[in-house]
Amino acid sequence: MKIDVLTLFPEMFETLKSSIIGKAIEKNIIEINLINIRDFSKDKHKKVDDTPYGGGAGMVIRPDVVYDAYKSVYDKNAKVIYLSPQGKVLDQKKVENLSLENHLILLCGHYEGIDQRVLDEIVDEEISIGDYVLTGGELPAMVVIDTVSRYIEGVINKASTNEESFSNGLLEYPQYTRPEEFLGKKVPDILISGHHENINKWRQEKSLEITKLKRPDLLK
Ligand code: 4FM
Repeated sequence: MKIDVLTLFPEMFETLKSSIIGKAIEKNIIEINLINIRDFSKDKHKKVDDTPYGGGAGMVIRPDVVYDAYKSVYDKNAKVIYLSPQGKVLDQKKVENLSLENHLILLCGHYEGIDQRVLDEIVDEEISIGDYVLTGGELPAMVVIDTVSRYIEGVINKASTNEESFSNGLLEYPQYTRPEEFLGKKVPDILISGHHENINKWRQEKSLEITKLKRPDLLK
């Protein structure tokens, strides 16, 4: 999968190059291109924003600069996503669907927003990562990149995406490792029994119990 990111702060994405996503980039499983919107400013001071028509606080990013940045990565088959609190809130189903795309273009806003005309022209889908306000779309774009990448063949092993929280609509069962006793607490006997059928049954029961307790909304 190819992911182009249109942003005023490409440096924020450097941390992605470490960790699992970095490995996937090295293996050419995913390709991430960072496009600095500022590079498309025609202004001698590289200005990209201006005051809002109608007045009010803050600055608005000009449509022409964003449009030129977009044209530099244009692909009729790409899906253009604008990260904003006005979008539909991202969930695991949406993540799985996005992972089937070949080319994503992620548009990150800043300041008081981006001129509405260019958004209407280029954006296919508006996505939010939750009901709170950030200073820009960069962290949400990284959330999309991280969550979607996990579903691309070869990024992580298949078992982890199949067994994890939400894939069956439930939260995960508790995990234990050595030592067998820690601060006087023993690992549940059943996990040491070697009886895989009973272990699976116990884990399913725990998943349901934990979901009822912590996230009953997921069961509705
Ligand atoms: C987005 C600030 C665009 C300015 C933001 C502009 C957010 C969220 C968010 C802040 N994005 N989910 N929550 N963005 O708060 O996606 Cl122009």
